[in-house]
Amino acid sequence: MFYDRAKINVTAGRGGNGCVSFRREKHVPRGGPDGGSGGDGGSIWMVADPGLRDLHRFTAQIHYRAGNGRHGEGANRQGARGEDVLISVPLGTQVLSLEEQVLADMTEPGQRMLVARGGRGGNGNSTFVSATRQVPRFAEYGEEGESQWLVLNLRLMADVGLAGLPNAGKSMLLRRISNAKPKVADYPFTTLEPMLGVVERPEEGLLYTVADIPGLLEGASEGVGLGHQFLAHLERCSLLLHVVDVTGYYGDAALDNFRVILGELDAHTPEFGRKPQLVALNKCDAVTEEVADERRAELLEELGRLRRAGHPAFSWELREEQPPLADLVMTVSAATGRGVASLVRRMGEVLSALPQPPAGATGQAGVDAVGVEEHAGGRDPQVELSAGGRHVVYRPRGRHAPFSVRLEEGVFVVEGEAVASLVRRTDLANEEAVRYLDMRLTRLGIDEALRQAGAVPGDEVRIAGYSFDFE
Ligand SMILES: Nc1nc2c(ncn2[C@@H]2O[C@H](COP(=O)(O)OP(=O)(O)OP(=O)(O)O)[C@@H](O)[C@H]2O)c(=O)[nH]1
Ligand SMILES: [Mg+2]
Repeated sequence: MFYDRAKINVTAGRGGNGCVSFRREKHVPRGGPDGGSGGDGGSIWMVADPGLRDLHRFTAQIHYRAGNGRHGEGANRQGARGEDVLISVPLGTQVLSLEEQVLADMTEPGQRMLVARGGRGGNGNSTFVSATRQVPRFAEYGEEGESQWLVLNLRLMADVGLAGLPNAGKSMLLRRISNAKPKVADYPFTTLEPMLGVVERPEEGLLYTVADIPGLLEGASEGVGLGHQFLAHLERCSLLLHVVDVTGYYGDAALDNFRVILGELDAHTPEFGRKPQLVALNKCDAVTEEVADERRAELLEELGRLRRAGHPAFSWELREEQPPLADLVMTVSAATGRGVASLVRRMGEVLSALPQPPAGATGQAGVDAVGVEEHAGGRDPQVELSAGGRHVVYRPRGRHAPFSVRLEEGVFVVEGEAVASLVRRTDLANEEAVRYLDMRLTRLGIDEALRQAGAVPGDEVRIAGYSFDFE
């Protein structure tokens, strides 16, 4: 089985709690605070590994958890960080949310992406010492690590994709030109799963990859046969090679076979049409030279029609010039090897003339857990109407992260990652800790923002799921 889809859960480690502790020394009656901070929780990363073939390992393991941070201890001992977890995925894996939004595309070997950030460790009481607070008797909690479900979707990464009816000789051609050894047999649907091969001719400066997929039938794009499941694996190829049986295995002439495949490609996605396409007329050893020439002439005529009609798959340019049509159709024999060397060279030539995809165009680092709307510039709050009622977005002066205030059924809801994090870390049963929180929130400008949003003393304010009275 070839696994090209998986669903996994990733949960980062919790941050360790900060510690409340005071120095104890002989003959020193009241030592100062010395509670260490908790370590951050470990994070979870995806790493693109060119050595992996498919996603089968994710059938065995679905849940991934990074290590928790250790709690801080007395004598200013900081808790250790939780261990990170690296999840290796094959090159070409797309990481999606459950809503199928693409979060990252793992297209570069070694590329990394953070999928669950470890919770932050809580500060120990020694960190809260100030001129007015000499003996803080509180510390912070560590935060939970991020957690989410992810969908992994593998799209093979190859330079050339082979497309053709079953039994056209795609696998035999791949065997001949690359290091891959796919099964070849005289019946349709011999190939049941995609396979990649590497074409390597250092003496000619050629190095590229070729993907072989199960044969396509008429209606493949709508689900007929096996091909439709695998057509998507050709989406990332830069060049498509039609492999057409010159003997017309499916009863019809080679030309009809070609038309069926082109129709399926175009029906699957217009993207295929935008890729340059070449045609290999295979099994030429099985017919006379005249027949081969005749079939080739018919195909060239068809490509001429397509070119005149503006079909992009045959109207592309090589170094600012359309190659002559005759260069697009090659007669070969995968069995005897005849014509194969020039086909390999032609494909290499087209590939090297294609514009390189801009590096990093698809790669994306990091998932932001919270997207808070932010209005650039001014310090003045911007007021707008949204579904939830009045929606005020603040960007307090300085380097503080933004937060927003929203009035929802009589409750003032404050949202913003930094603000929520402050509240989550606070030991709300500890009066001193709450006073400290109050001071921090005021400094962030929350009191002022609430007042401007219309809050009066006694109103309910909700932050990170906790309710407070506005004072
Ligand atoms: N005479 C001749 N036979 C060939 C040639 N290429 C392939 N064949 C034969 O055609 C049959 C099908 O070859 P495969 O390579 O398995 O075809 P395929 O396109 O991969 O087929 P599926 O995997 O079923 O889609 C086998 O019996 C091969 O021996 C060729 O150049 N000449
Ligand atoms: Mg095959």
